[in-house]
Amino acid sequence: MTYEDVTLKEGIRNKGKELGADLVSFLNLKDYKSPRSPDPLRYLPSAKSIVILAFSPLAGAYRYRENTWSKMPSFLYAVESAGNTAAYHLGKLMERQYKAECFLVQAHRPFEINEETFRSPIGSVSLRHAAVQSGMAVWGKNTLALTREYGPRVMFLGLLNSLDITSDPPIKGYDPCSTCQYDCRSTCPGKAFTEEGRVLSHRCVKVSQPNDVGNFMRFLMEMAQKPSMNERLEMIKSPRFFRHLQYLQFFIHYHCDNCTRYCPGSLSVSEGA
Ligand code: B12
Repeated sequence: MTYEDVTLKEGIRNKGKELGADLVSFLNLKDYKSPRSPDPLRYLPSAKSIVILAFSPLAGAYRYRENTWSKMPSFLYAVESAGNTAAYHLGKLMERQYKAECFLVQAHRPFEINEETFRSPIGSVSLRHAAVQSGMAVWGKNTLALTREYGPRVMFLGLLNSLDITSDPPIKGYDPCSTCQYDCRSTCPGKAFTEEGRVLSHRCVKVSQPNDVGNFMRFLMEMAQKPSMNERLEMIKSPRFFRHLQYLQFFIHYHCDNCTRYCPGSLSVSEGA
């Protein structure tokens, strides 16, 4: 690694942290391997590396064990908007100061939806693969990327960029799942984990996002089959309809996050909850 590279990395890392990221790592695209993901050059033809940013939630996110409403504002909405703002400003700085070109890899939505992917969405860059390959995390049995500092309880964002930055080395000798007693896979309420350690999206979503578009379709079909206008009105005036509406207005609500919430990997956030 050249001196220039160290200075460049430290400059970007420090700025990322100053802007609110808890962890920052670097992955050269030569070291990025995620066979099911698209080619990152499809999004930024000049891309050479990824800066990975991790943001941890406010402590309130996991304070009440059974109440997933508390997670949404303290994690999903707050971290996503803070993360987007931080990544945007870091990208601007890299473009101004280092003459880079940047592309923001969003935390989850919107996905590129086409005939192939609409049943099993795929991100532009697999942020878990990037986090593991850049030494920010290791794979967990729950298929999440476990950081030493926060376990799986972080949200990742990325900046694909045109700087030829060297990768941070992967973590060695840290394997929290090897001694863990919590059986995250067989306790999954959606039975979403396969033998080979993959997650079946439709099973996860059925339990974790019961107000999503698929379930809204079911709601509409049910309503269309009601014999009277009064019964249809009853359905429209129900909390169920309002939950769907809110979800579709982009207020995603995960009703289950057990694989994240109960993972003992670094319990600093949820300890004592
Ligand atoms: C699409 C998506 C989903 C889909 C599909 C998940 C899936 N099977 O990939 C659904 C809706 C089901 C989903 C659910 C959740 N998601 Co999600 N999701 C994404 C998203 C947008 C894209 C993922 C993607 O491209 N997958 C397709 C390809 C890349 O996956 P793959 O090649 O098949 O790899 C899979 C396996 O092969 C396996 N794998 C690959 N190599 C290895 C190696 C080892 C050793 C092991 C054990 C496993 C393993 O892991 C992958 C997951 O199945 C990412 C954000 C992003 N851009 O990365 C967030 C992301 C992965 N989700 C996240 C979270 C938090 C969740 C939920 C906890 C949400 C909740 N309910 O609260 C659940 C967790 C379910 C779970 N245990 O996986 C976080 C994970 C954070 C972390 N610490 O790892 C991410 C990174 C979002 C973010 N920005 O932080 N998600």
